[in-house]
Amino acid sequence: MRRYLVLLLALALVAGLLAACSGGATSGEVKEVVKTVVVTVEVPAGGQGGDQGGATVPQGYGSTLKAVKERGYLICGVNSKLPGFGFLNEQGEYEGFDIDYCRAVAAAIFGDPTKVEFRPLSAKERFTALQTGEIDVLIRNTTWTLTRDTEVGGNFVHTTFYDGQGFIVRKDSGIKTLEDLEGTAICVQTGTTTETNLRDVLDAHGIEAEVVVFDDVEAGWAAYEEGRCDAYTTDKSGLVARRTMLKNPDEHIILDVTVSKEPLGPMVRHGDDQWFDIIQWVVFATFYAEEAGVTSENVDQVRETTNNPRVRSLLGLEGDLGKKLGLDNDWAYNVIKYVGNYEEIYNRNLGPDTPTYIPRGLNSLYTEGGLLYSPPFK
Ligand SMILES: N[C@@H](CCC(=O)N[C@@H](CS)C(=O)NCC(=O)O)C(=O)O
Repeated sequence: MRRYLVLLLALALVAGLLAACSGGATSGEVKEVVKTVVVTVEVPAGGQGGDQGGATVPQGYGSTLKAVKERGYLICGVNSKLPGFGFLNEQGEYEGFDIDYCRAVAAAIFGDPTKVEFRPLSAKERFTALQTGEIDVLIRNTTWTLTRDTEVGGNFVHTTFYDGQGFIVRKDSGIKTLEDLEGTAICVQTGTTTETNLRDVLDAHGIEAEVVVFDDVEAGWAAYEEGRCDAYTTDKSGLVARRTMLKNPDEHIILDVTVSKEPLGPMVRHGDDQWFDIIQWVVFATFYAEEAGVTSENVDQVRETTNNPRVRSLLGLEGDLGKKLGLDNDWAYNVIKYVGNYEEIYNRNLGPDTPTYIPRGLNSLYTEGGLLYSPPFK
């Protein structure tokens, strides 16, 4: 007996539409057209379950890793204008928290964190680039939402940074609360969850304000700086990051108001579960390495001496976890050795010694009151 698996691949068509980058389908400017392609794949008897033989191989399974290996490097969709997260510095080098996750994926695959090409993408361009195969993975301060997981055709692997939307205003404006935004003009970038959240929040609180929408992030911030807007709203991480780029950062304050949940993390295309697993477990390797106290500095020593079975599995000393992902068994060792654990990645880009310092808060390990929790490496 054979069973058939029907895969529904929602392929978003046409670049313009894929500006469906909006937080939901509510933006009047964006028309989403989704074509459903039905692909029938023969599945051997034994069905879809099971750890071993007989497991379903969905269309696309394994295709991304294969293509990346053949190419010899990863193509990572990133931000180039957000200090601390994804930023092209004056030396022409990419740096930031999201950039380090791109490097971590390259290290897991190639044992070399430099085997990655960064593709800078605006908020509007990012989903089209993922859909069309222009990039292998999107790691660009992107919020996980249901719409993006479904009709935009992506899968979020896991949250790497728990964020929320906030507002920045001039200190001398006297604005302190959400209600103080009554009668103001608020700048926001289109193609973001931020835009839709803003309208929802203003409606919910009965606040009348002018929403000034910009396609281009630079134009939006310039308008705020020139005083055309009284406030700028985006993810709080974005506010902290961009505040450093204002002429006089000290003249601006981020309000003590958070109006949404913005779980940010890597996004992959539908259809390749192996690739999903690889990116997801790279993220978990950084969490678990922090939990287990394994750092880029001590990983060689830990590898020599540890008796902890989970750490031994993580570092490829026991079992063949890497092989199960289609990688070498030292994949996680390479992530930790060349990029570091979560704490190292965080502190390098967002820690107290950086201009983009953001207290860890929810982005702490679960053992320290945060939300970072890795499933077991076994
Ligand atoms: N997390 C939100 C917002 C992400 C976003 O794109 N934020 C803006 C505001 S700072 C940004 O990064 N713009 C840079 C650009 O478009 O180049 C989302 O996924 O929609």
